[in-house]
Amino acid sequence: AQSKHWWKEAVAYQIYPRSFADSNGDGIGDIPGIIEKLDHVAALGIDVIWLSPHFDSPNADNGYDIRDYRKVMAEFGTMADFDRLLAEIKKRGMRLVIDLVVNHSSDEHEWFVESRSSRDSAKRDYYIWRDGSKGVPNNFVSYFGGSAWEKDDATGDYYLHYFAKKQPDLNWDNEKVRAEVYDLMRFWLDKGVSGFRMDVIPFISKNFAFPDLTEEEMKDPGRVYASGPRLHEYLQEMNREVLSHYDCMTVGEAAGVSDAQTPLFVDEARNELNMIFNFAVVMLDRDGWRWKPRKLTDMKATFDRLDKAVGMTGWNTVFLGNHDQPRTVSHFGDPSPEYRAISAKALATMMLTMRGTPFIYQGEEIGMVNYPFTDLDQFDDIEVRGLRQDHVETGKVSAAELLENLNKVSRDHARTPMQWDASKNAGFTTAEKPWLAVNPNYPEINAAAAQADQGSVYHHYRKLIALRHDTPALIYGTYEDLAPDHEMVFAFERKLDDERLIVTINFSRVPVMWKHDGLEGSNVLISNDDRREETLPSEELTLLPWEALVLKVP
Ligand code: TEU
Ligand code: CA
Repeated sequence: AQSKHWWKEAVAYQIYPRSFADSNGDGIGDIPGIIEKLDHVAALGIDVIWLSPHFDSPNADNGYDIRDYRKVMAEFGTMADFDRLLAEIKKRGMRLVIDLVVNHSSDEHEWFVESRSSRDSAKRDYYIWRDGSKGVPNNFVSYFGGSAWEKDDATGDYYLHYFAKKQPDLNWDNEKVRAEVYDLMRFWLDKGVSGFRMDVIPFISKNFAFPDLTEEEMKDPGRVYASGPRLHEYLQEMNREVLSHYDCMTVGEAAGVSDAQTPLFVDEARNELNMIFNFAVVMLDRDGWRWKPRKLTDMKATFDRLDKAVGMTGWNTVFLGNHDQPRTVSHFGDPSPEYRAISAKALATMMLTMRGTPFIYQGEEIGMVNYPFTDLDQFDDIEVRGLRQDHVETGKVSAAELLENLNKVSRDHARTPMQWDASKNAGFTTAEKPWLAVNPNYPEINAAAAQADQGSVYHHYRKLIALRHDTPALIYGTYEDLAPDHEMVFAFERKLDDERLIVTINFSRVPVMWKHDGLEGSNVLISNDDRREETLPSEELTLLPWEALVLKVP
């Protein structure tokens, strides 16, 4: 039998603080703003909040570049605000999970300031340095453009940065670095946080031979970066030293992790992490920064593979969006005015009935869509700056082509402010201008309107979360794809002891027939189309456009 844990039964909600709610009118979301909106989150039925980085940072990458791991970002508030946030979350019966970003720090972190100062600095080995007189150490590339090695003026040596220059990689082979990380983890756990989402955690161990990437590896360097020789030794040590002493949950961002490697992270017997975020599904329509079409059959096959990869002794996450992804409805549904709400509900139905802990990204619960960018200058993201430098400024790609792809894939779609109501700037801020523009569709798509309408995307999420909480088969039940080859219908079964549920979703704008033995007499527990009767009269079912049903099979 599978082990039971609160984090398997939980539904999580991600908050990106910069874009959630601004309490003091400076155009930037903050912690007091989050506190004001906690009832919105609690009313959905959320159990766990994952807060993107709230630490002191010069914001080269919106907080994923940390200057002080024990300080709150001034723009977000104070430690007292954080403590109040934690207390208010707990008061509402929820838990807080924070972001652990320890593959790299900011170059403004005091460790790096000292490390770069001289070759014999006491903290030189906190980071990864290579002799500057020998040229660029190898051909590793940075996620934000150019080489992953930067020559530093102070000593003329190179340091490694998988992300921006302002995000130097920490040297985990140095046991002092590991001790520092374990210490800062204890600092936050002792305050009462319930665990961590771990940023690019598979990248922490390096192969110090630094062989060049082959041409094949260059297409997805993450595979190599995630295969360091001591990775699992470190995760087991972290578990032994820190995690095992607290009632906490962990979810690793599994960039570069293959199916075969998955159990190494999440198999219970290994005592490493509880879950990972696997990107296979969200990246199906990507070829680097280029968008390409995706087939439903490939998406279903990927979900199936991921479920098999964790097996019955591991656990998965289910997510369609986060702060690095386009908006969920634009990405997987149909954002046109006619189908936006119903397709958002269909995706919610899928997410909340699959096997694995669901993570909802802020704004997904009201069906927010991508921002209509018309110019490259409208983007804020450092990733976009890197793409412009590498591709547009070198003349390899036109600005128009990059813009067209970014309108599908950019991380900034997810980072536009949360749309709270129909007032100016969607009620996100009283400032004239928020740090990133609000989507012009806010008069129609906003939380106040969604809350007032019982038929909204928001209330659909609420009902599905309640159903999940009340239905053990939706949590601990087995998962089986019932129609892997169907090109428009996703149908799967969740089964636990005598309890059997079937979920059927039409991923298209046309009515589709689907037939399955034993459907006759099934009870419709939830539907996103009010025309649906309560009981299915036959084993043959015609699903309306984007219709999604949760059925209890007799
Ligand atoms: O993202 C890691 C990661 O794998 C990204 O490179 C991802 O592939 C990319 O954003 C997709 O466009 C994490 C954080 O989630 C991200 O926000 C940070 O920028 C990054 O790490 C560095 O900390
Ligand atoms: Ca603010």
